[in-house]
Amino acid sequence: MLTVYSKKHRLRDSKGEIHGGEIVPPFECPRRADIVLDRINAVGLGEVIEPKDYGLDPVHAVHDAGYVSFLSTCWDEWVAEGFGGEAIATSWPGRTMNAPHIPRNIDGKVGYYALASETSISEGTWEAALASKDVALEATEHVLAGNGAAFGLCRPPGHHAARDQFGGYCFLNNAAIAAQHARAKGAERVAILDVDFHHGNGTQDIFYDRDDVFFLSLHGDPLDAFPYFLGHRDEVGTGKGAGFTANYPMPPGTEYSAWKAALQDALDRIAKAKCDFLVVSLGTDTFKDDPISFFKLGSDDFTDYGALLAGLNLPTVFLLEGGYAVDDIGVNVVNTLTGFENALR
Ligand code: SS9
Ligand code: ZN
Repeated sequence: MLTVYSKKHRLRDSKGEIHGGEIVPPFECPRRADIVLDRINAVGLGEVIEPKDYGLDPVHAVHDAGYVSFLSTCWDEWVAEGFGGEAIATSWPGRTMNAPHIPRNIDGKVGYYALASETSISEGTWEAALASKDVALEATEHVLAGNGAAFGLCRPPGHHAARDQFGGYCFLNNAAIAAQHARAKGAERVAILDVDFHHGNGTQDIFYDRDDVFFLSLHGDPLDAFPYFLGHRDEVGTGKGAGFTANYPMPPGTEYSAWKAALQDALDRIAKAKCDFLVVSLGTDTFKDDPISFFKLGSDDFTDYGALLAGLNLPTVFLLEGGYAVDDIGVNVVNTLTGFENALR
């Protein structure tokens, strides 16, 4: 299977993450991508190519223009304001504020566009986010050209990024950008299957009222896990999108047998919905040793479910999302991809 990779991911190298009342080294770190690439090369998964620059049109197709503009200038505005460290949100339009006006001050703007404070915006973040969406688009192009499947080694990840909010380590929603691109290039109905441990709130937000992109997510119950406020079973889409969002929240300690049953239900629904293109938001933070998650998948389980995904027999783009057991992320990601490939033989 072809991999698309850009070394520009290294430009996303923030110094701190607010976690458990302290500022700690970020879980979402450059070494994640290095370990995945090392494993791809070690097993000889296939060719590794760099993406072209696809510009901002595919970004504007799913994100708000003011938000995109904010991301592109945030770091410079933060520095110009005289602030040090990294841009961290501290004030939000809370539930009792309607917020019709967007602040001019960068401290206010960061709060307006943030959905959580753990994710700081640092020098190089925007450039890395741009390269990450180019990785997703190049992988999508490869699959649209009739090559069956491809892997976009995206970093930073994307599935928490909403139409106009960043957070959960995500800035641009790579999976949404890829799905929209596939639609623009002729796919009739795209399924986005999000197997990251966390609910893909951003992807759900972007497609909630649409029937041409079917979003399904398996994740830790939001009553117990980030992003906390979205991902419940009763969120099923709205308007003509009703029935085209499906959520499978699962409790702490969930083992592969229960997770696999949820996956099989999701796969049945994708098959029945007559989708002709699949985007997999591939996070491996479902792994038993993940430091910020609570599912119990073992490395072999990734191989097993990779094969199940192949059963859909759809053109498939895999995009990297989370996975924070860094020493194991390479094996877990590549197991999913080889499980998929071997099932096609
Ligand atoms: C850790 C809580 C989790 C964000 C997690 C984002 C995962 C992205 N303090 N915070 S896949
Ligand atoms: Zn995650």
